[in-house]
Amino acid sequence: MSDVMTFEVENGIGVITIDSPPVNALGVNTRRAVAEGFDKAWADASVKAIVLICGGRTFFAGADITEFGKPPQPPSLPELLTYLETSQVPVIAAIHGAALGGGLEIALHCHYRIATPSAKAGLPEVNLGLLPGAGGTQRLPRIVGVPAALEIITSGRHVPAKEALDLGIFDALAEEGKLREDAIAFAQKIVAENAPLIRVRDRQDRVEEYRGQSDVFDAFRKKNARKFRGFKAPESIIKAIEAAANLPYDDGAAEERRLFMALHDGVQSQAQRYVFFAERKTSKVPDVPKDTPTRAVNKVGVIGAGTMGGGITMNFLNAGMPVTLVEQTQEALDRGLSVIRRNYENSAKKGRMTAEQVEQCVSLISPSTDYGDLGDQDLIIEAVFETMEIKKDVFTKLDQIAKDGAILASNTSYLDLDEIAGSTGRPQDVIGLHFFSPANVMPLLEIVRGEKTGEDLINTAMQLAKKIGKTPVLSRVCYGFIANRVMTVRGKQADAMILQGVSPEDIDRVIYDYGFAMGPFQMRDLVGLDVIGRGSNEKTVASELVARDRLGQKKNGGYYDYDENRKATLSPIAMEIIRDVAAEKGVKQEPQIDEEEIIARLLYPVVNEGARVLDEGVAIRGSDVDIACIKGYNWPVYTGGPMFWADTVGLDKIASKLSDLADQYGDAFAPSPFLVKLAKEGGRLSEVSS
Ligand code: 3H9
Repeated sequence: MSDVMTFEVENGIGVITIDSPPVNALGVNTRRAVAEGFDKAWADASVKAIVLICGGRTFFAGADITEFGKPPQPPSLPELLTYLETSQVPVIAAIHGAALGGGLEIALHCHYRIATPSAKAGLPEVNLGLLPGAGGTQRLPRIVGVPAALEIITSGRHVPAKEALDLGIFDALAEEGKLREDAIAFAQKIVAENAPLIRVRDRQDRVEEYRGQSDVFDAFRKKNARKFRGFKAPESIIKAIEAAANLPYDDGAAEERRLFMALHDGVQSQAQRYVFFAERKTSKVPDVPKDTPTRAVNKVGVIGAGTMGGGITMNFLNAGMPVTLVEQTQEALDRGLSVIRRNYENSAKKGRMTAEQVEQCVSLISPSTDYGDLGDQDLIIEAVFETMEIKKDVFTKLDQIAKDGAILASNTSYLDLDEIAGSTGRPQDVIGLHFFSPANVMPLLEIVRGEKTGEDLINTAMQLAKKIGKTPVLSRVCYGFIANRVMTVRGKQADAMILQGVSPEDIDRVIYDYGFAMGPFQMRDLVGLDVIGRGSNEKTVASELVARDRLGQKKNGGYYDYDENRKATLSPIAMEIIRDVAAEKGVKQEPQIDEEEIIARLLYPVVNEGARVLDEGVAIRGSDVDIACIKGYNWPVYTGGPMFWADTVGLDKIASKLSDLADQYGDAFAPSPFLVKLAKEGGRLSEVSS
């Protein structure tokens, strides 16, 4: 008898309840429990219909992802679902929370589906580098038609109940909180009306019209080419849905299985499954248990209404939290406020929010030019100019103004948080909250833990991150913290390589092909070279471009020239500057190098720096470094991030290449002793955990 299944009969309806916390994932125990429930129901002659329902917070959230890559245990999900569909009495899935992946597939093997108004349905396998492998690609199009199925499955989005009802995924909605009763009543009605046993597999009308219509699929590919670039799963999903349109059900299902297994065994899906769990691990801090007390954060203050301060403010407004925004002058304040308003209005233009929501968000700001207005805030985040003197000055003031127990946070990207905290008499209340630009868009929030930062602050920051939709990663204090520190070395090597005669265009292309949205030089031109080079007196290609008033896309071009359509061509002026700076520094020009060498020279140092960050205990785990790079720098998720990617390349190969590069180009490439040790021991960077 399964301990996650209960079976009861109520007025002729057999109710199978599965309760397998936390999310009723369909692992082997749960699969067996479902089969056992059906056996019981079928063995009872009084059962005229079956309701399949889950306990806890959600209907089945899908296959158990922890089982992927391990030896299969029967029954497999497809076997179980084929078995359920042989039911001679009607089966009704009763859905609350979310029916996701294998969870929706189980529901699509039932004859009917009833859901709560707050429920959602989705096939999010694409986010794991997979496709729905238990009939989802064959069944969803049979209900919603091919175009809607293509959109829903390749996006993996969670379809809200009302839309799912309109699309026919759900047959009825229950009253919120009354799912069990309403599902039983629904089942009784089906029995009373002698309604047909509808098997989704037998429905042909919605797919038949797309038989042989390859142009529909090609148009979809073309429309989404940019979004799908580099990912393998979307193409396999399209092929599987095409098979649903062109082939009889069983043949389509066999094709789906074949495509599923190919993805499942591939590196991309392994990487994306790893990222799924890595993301959920970042908020777990070994010496700060989840039940560590937190401080209430209801009122927020932000100092600085520039690009960062404005973006930071928007995060809280979006979460419905009031923000007191402080600037030094009325003019700067007005400018910041108008940028925030413009950002919201642009979102409204794109249909992402209503005009009313825009007003609502903006109305949550209390603008001020008086630090004194921050006396009542629970959390105050400083986003002022990045110099130690200014930061310390701000924190000294805050120490006098902020109420007892207020959290004093710095958005510093590189500076020593402990020194900043030392300018107050309450270093236990000081923490780093490092947002990534644009702060209202980028999902990473580095939480910087100073020597004396209170444990309650860390737990509070972790929970706050979730509330404002950010992924938190904890970092100890060091220059650049995690993401900036490891990614800066890529920029340094890119700069070194152009002086050695490698074209910026080649570097950008190789990085783009690796899967980044753009290369380092395209990025600088976009952000503005004046912003990038700030604070350094060294003569560099970037500083020379700025000296010639070439600031990037915003003014006169940078490494590239731009035509009126923003089409870029490598700038002859930039090339001349590169040659001059190289000559002045006496850098030897090299013959052309290939793609693999460019990758090694740009990205192996990132891996190396990641190893150092781990060795020093700046990051808790290798997977945290990966999440920081993925969420803060758009490192392509299908590689798993630099640590996981390095493991797939082979640490011994990377360590030995770094040694060669160090011999040739100097210490910047010298492999960290930690990396060398791990390589020797056959360890994995992605599994390092302190
Ligand atoms: C699939 O179904 C393939 C089939 O088509 C074909 C098969 C042949 N498995 O996210 P949370 C854990 S692929 C194992 O923090 P929330 C999660 O790690 C699957 N574990 O909660 C966490 O553990 P911990 C398709 C899972 O309320 C805990 O549950 N389905 C699974 O913010 C709580 O999770 C999906 O991709 C799983 N499937 O969000 C859905 N799901 O506490 C994946 C969760 O130790 N899941 N866990 O850190 C989700 O999107 C969210 O978890 C959900 C709840 C929305 C359900």
